[in-house]
Amino acid sequence: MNYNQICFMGLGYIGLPTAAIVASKGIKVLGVDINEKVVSTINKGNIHFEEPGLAKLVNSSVLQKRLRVTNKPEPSDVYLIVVPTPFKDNHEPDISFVKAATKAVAPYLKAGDLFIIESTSPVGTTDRMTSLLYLERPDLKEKIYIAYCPERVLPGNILYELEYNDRVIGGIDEKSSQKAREFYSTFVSGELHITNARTAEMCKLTENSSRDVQIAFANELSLICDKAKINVWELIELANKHPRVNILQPGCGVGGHCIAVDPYFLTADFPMESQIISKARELNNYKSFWCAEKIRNAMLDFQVKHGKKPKVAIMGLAFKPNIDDLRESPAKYIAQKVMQSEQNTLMIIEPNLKEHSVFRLTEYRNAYEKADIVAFLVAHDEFKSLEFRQDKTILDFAGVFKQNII
Ligand code: SAJ
Repeated sequence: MNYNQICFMGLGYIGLPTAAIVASKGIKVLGVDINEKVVSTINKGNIHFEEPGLAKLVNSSVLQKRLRVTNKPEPSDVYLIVVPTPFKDNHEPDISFVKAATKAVAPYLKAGDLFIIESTSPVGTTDRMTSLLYLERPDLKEKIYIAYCPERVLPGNILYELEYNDRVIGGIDEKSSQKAREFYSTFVSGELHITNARTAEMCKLTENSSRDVQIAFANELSLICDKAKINVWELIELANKHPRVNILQPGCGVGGHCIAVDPYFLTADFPMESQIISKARELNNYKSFWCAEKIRNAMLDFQVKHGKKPKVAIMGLAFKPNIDDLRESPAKYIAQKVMQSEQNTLMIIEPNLKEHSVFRLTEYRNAYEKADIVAFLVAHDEFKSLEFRQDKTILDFAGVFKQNII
């Protein structure tokens, strides 16, 4: 299938890498973003966030005039909606960006075009956008192809996974599924699994909700083992020797803009049915509060025992190991909670950041040496090179030393 142009609405963590990969296959790509800074940055051949290999790919696609970015759509053959689906305060999904992007492309659509939503969305969103398109353009009724196709790439490995992960493709009808499969086969080597739009929407939410529930089980184990004075890291390692058991790792809570968010798409729409999913969200959020309390209690114990305030090292701010992304980070929440009760003798460490607008950062070896209490919130590789010290109070929430939490 020859495409004159593919239009990507939204050039974020998923939109830009996908647009760049499609452009690298020799297809003309128009990127659209409402953020003028994003538009100008990419048109200069640069990128506005870190992702291995992306800068080179975007630079070459722009230089070879296969990727161009504007702030409004133009006539194309395929339109992809890859805009954010944030949350309102009451954890109600906000699909206003998806709606706005759909309305923006409506005037440009012609018979035979393909319209795809990739944004993580509540079940039924594709049907709602189909009605919106036909309302705006009754002449297109059943003349265009519409599908939902979620992504499942891991930040830090996006370019590889975009190409090699299997994908689930959910058309509003069989013809739409086939048209979408044809499009994705231009750059996806993984298997393309066809289903309907509602199942594809639910699949994305299911994948991430299942992970959140699994992590909640590991976190619950860590609370039980803390009380039972059992080393949870050793326990999980032994239980996972069972051929059909795969317990994930406890942490200081669940962060990122996916696992910590997507389950609310289900609990908001299915509040009576999603009991475990809802409880898992509650437990993973509680784990962060629990960690902050543990640190504060250790500080009080130290002061009673030594008659002076402890120096405390908060090790890690990112939402997961070996990245610099602090979005929805539980470690950041814990650092802020502990800072409320103690400013002066607190050292904040994040080896993947040079500086931070709120936290004054300390180099990790220096902080570890000076600290009386060390709270490992994120298992960054750098921390694993440190030697375990009996003379310090070490709160190993992230399993850096696989030690029991005091
Ligand atoms: N975490 C734990 N224990 C674990 C694993 C993770 O506490 O054993 C925590 C991490 O520290 C982090 C959070 O959970 O705070 C999420 O980590 P993650 O490893 O799930 O990474 P994400 O959120 O970047 O990526 C997930 C992936 N989804 C699944 O693995 C089912 C990815 O494939 C998705 O594309 C991505 O969400 C997304 O964008 O939806």
